[in-house]
Amino acid sequence: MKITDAKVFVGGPGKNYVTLKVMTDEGVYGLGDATLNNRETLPAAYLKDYLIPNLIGKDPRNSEDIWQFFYRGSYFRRGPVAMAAIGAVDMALWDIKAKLANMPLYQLFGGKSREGALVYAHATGADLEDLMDSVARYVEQGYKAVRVQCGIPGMKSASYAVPESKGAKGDFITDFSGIRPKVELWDTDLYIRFMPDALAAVRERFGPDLKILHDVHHRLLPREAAAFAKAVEPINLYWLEDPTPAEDQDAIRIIRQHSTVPIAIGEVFNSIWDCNKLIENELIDFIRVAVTYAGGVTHVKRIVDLAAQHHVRTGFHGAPSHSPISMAAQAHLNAWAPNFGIQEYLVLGTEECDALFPSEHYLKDGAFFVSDAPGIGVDFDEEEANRYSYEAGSHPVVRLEDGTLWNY
Ligand code: CS2
Ligand code: MG
Repeated sequence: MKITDAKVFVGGPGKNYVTLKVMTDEGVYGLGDATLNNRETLPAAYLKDYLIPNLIGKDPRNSEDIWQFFYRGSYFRRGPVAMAAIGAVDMALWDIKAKLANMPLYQLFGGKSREGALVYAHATGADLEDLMDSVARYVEQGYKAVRVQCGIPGMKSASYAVPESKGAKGDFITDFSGIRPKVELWDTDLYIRFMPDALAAVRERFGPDLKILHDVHHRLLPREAAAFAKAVEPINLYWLEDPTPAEDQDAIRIIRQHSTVPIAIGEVFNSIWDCNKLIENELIDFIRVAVTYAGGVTHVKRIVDLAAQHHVRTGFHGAPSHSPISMAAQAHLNAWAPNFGIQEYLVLGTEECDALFPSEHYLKDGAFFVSDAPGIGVDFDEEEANRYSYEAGSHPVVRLEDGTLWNY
């Protein structure tokens, strides 16, 4: 069996999804997702210029050897661009393998450990009142877990991923007005003064059963993060995410020394070497890697297995930037993983998105149910894809009021 061709598409409804389709001489094809939010053209080029020419003629069933060949063969290893591209190839090869076996992908890992996998939604508010409405809407829809972000009174610009004006909904991360980023102003003191009380108010209003998560987006120094973690301890958070810049694995140590708040980190990691110390030293509780830019199913499964030895559960990244293909690949891992924790999930399910990526996976009562279709269980409509093309966009850049460039 041989790979005969592979194609890359960039575009989608409101997103620049990077979709890989790998064709074989037996007619079976596989799909992968290489979307890297705000840098989408780069994994697409990595695929077209380097990986695809080397894929043609290879036996798609040898996914392990192909992964090692691309990872080791580049000499300059790792990095989000290369790992997203390798991740897409890997997903497509697992898709082919499971289709050949005529089984849903989770069967190849060892079958199901659960039916629905717990998910969390994003509640955001320009202010506390707005936030309460947002949380209430998710609770009414049956969500058991909600990430809670709120605009900070007195902050000169909206803080990361909260709506700019009252009443606006959703996550405002990518600005599609061009490639030059907007500048956000950040004030750590205002944040630390406001946020613990805001989280306490949400706990008070929604009671002890709701799983409340909060994302700091890497904006605190280690000592500040330790103080923040102590302040939110009575709220009994399900997790505190990215409290410090993720490049420094040692930064988490000081938080651990001062607080028992569960820590989640890893959405920006792209290999096991970014998180092995965190996991082996049991400094975190949830690992947030994504199947996309952490090198696909092959590599993420290794991270999950290491985590399982150290009481670390999964909480895969599921920002709206991932296409339904990698979200489904993660759903198969979630169905299997003995150390599954929770899955971030934002309903992509607009009519346009469903038309582009048809599937039978579904969400019900705050849980994600994986389809039993052979493979990853998501298709890709190439005619629909012709409606879309790449649109330039950017993330905000964060400065302190005096102009200092800040973490995120
Ligand atoms: C966020 C992400 O989902 C999350 O936890 O931190 O939305 C992140 O901001 C984006 O993926 C960046 O592209
Ligand atoms: Mg995050």
